[in-house]
Amino acid sequence: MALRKILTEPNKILRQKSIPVEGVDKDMQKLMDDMLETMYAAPGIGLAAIQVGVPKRIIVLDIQQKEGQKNPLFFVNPEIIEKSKNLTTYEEGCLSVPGQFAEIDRPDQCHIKYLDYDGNKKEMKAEGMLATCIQHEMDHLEGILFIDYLSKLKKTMIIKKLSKQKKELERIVV
Ligand code: GNR
Ligand code: NI
Repeated sequence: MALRKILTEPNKILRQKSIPVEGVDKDMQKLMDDMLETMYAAPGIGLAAIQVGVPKRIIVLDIQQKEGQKNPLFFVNPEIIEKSKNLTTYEEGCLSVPGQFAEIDRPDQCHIKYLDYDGNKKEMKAEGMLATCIQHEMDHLEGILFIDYLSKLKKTMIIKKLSKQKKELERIVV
């Protein structure tokens, strides 16, 4: 397993639409292992492949990490079958938008189909925090970040702040 670098906004790669995986082979499983390790190290509760620069429709999640108790979930080529009309609000953050948090409304339940770590067809009905995270990650597959749901002003302010931080970091490295 290996840690991968998480891309942060502003970065055009994060805005790419990810491409379906043809089949779950050893290379895809290696990528999923790396993604999970990178997510735990960050630390975060979810990660989409595009966040480590790979435009494939792969998501890893673990929303109930308590010490030692890991509960990883892998979703390959996830598709929404149905979303509830009812919305719920969670304060969201994103490893690609470091240090920024905002309350976002999303459907409180979603029913999805996907392939699991072994390439088997699966379905899942999710609600609460899990439903929110699945939708946050599925947005990444379309090049969408949670800040896209904020007002233009808030979004612009966040992107300005992040690009300034990036430039300062570059200056220190050089
Ligand atoms: O670690 C994460 N926490 C989080 C909190 C609320 C809603 C969504 C998330 S996902 C985020 C990790 C991440 O950026 N995944 O893409
Ligand atoms: Ni994210």
